[in-house]
Amino acid sequence: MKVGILMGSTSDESKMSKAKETLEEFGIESECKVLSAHRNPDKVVNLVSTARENGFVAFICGAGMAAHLAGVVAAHTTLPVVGVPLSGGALNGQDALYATVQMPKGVPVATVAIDGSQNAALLVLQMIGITDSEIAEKLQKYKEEMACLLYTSPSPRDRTRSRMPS
Ligand code: RP5
Repeated sequence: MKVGILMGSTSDESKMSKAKETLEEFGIESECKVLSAHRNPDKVVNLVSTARENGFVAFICGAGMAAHLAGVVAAHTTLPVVGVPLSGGALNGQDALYATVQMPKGVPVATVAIDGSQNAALLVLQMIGITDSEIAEKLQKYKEEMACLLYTSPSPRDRTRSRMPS
């Protein structure tokens, strides 16, 4: 079982790194690839259309500006797709937010906040936790720990690996 983490450009890597880190903290394998809905759409379709047989259970897709990556991925799979609109460009992510969230009926993309790659991973973990009780338990501990850390510094959203439940 693995999660596909796709991004439209190498320039997106720093904004998407939290997704991989968060999945790793919970012991879930991921595969990261730079693939563009515009610049090499054939490669996107090839990867995604064979994803289920290759062990993928979900995709996290980050892109900026005219962000069509998550939508194109969702068009070619019945696996869940979480879209991460990324900041940058003249509109600083608002363009990517609208492009990612405003999917047509029948082709859903679960869209998180601009640059919200950590939440994208947590959402996928929650999907995995529907049937995986170990992950569900770790998520419960994560929430409890977040509540404990609410009044400490740094804020819970900036927690480091060392604070994660094992
Ligand atoms: C999008 O355009 C990418 O996801 C990236 O966020 C943005 C800029 O890409 P580069 O021109 O830096 O490759 O497709």
